Amino acid sequence: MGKLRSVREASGKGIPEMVTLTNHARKRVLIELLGAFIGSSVLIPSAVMAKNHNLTCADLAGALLKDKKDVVSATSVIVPATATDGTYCRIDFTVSELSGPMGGYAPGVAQNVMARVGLPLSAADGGSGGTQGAWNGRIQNLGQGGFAGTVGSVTGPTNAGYVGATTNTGHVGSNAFFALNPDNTQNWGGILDYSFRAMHIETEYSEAIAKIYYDEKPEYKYWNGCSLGGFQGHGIAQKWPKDMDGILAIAPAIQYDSFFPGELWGNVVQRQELGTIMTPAKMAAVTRGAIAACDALDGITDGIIQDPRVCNIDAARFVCGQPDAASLGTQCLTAKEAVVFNKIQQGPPGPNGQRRWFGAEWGTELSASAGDPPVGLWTQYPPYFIFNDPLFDYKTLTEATYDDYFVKSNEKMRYVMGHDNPDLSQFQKHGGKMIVTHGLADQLIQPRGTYSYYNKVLETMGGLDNVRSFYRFFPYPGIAHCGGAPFQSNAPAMNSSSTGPLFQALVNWVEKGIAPGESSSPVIATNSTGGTRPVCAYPDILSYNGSGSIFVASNFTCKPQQVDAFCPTAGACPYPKPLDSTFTVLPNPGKLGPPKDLRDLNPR
Ligand SMILES: [Ca+2]
Repeated sequence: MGKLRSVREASGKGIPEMVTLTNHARKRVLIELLGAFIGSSVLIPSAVMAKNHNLTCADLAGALLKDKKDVVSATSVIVPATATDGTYCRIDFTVSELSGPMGGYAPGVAQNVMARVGLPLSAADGGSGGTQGAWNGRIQNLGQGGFAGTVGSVTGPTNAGYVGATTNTGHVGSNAFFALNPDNTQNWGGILDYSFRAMHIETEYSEAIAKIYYDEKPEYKYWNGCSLGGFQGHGIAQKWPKDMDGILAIAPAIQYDSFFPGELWGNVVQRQELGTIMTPAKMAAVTRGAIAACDALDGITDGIIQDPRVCNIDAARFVCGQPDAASLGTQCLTAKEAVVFNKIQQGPPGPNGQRRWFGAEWGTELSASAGDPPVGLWTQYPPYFIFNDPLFDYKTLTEATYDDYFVKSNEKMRYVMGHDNPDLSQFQKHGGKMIVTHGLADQLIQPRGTYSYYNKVLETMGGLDNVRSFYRFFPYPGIAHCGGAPFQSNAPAMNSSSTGPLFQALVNWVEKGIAPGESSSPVIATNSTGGTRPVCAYPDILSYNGSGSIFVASNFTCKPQQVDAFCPTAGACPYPKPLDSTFTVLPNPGKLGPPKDLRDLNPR
């Protein structure tokens, strides 16, 4: 029992187990504590005051408010164990470091990043088994998804002994409304928080809070995120390369300004050419037909398209009366519908036979993006991020005006929403390690964007041997966005859990130097019926040894490759070559982007 705690108890003003403190309340508590010190005539040396060995979870909110002037409110409480989660200390707090036009906000508006940090119980709170209490000495911060806007659970990390953090990225509500001010001017401050300020706040404060609670610094810091979380992971490696020692970035939304309009393409094409949106049943029938057509091309008939880039089929084969249409039954296609499916797969065209962006891979579930209505991500982005008009209706886009929309998205949002700078040299210099994965049947983010980015990194950073020394890409055949395999159900799972094989592979790489995907350290994935397969580090190719079960990992090897046959150079990767304008290496906000004085990556 330390002196600080004794004094609090002696004063009769012991802080209750759960405390919610505002700045005003903080001042009151400090005054009371000061009074207690004076009243008890105990002179506490500053060296002793600085020690937090005996600081409990109940004290944490007050200690944070005292330590960080930009924290405007905080609550800390020990959350009891449940049937699924162990007990931990949870601190919820709000950070406001910027305000008004200087921060990119409307006059009178301040930054409002809500964050949560979960901490395994310290020794002072009865925790045990870790390096300090129940803590394993590491941080595992979590990424967000979609438009973010909520503060999620952190029990994945805390159950595994990690400090874990998350944020709402600076706005409330899982929609795009935050991107506009009430007068429909752009809320660049909110967008910058969402894009890259909040993830740095998450890192900075989780580290500071761990230090306050345990009186120890974290030994290792990790990031674990999918989708927007994969975008954030890459953003950290590019913009704050010293923030993390290890990053697991799943299905990364790194080319946000391109794939957001890209995913709306299928809807635009159908409305213009068919006058309607095809049914989910028809889309599913085509997906199943494509899997049947391409399954065996990889040499293993297992219900999985190992590499959908090999699946170069023409939907005309599914037109009613054609031999391959029989399996589609009543869902067989008209000739016009076949043209539309081909356009969805090819992606939006640009001038001179090039492509603005990649399309959906054959074998992918199509109705999330091409259905009616498509997911809100694609329909809210044009009005709130691009056209500054909440009444803008995506249904009014034609194939001709769609191209203007796409180009405007690149011009306006590339600087803030493109986390695809291929220069990762500072992250490498820091000693960071990053694993990126992408499901090859991702219905929300086209996986070829990740192939393309990885090849850009290879080209920029001296080739495969150097890049693989710190950054590895694992494509997951048949897997949908962030996991699941609705159509290719035999596909081995992409498990990104806090204790799963991918995250553990990252930890082993960072802490033991064991690089994932080598013959001695394969990444093994398990499917829904217990079957196993190695997942190969790109561009290595999965190779069946010729005998034994095709769902036992030891019957496969990853055949090393120096060059991906589909991507001999980054510029040619993959066919069809997208327009170079979408791959501009350095952020180029253009005249439509955020004001010049907001372009500093870290305005603080
Ligand atoms: Ca196959």
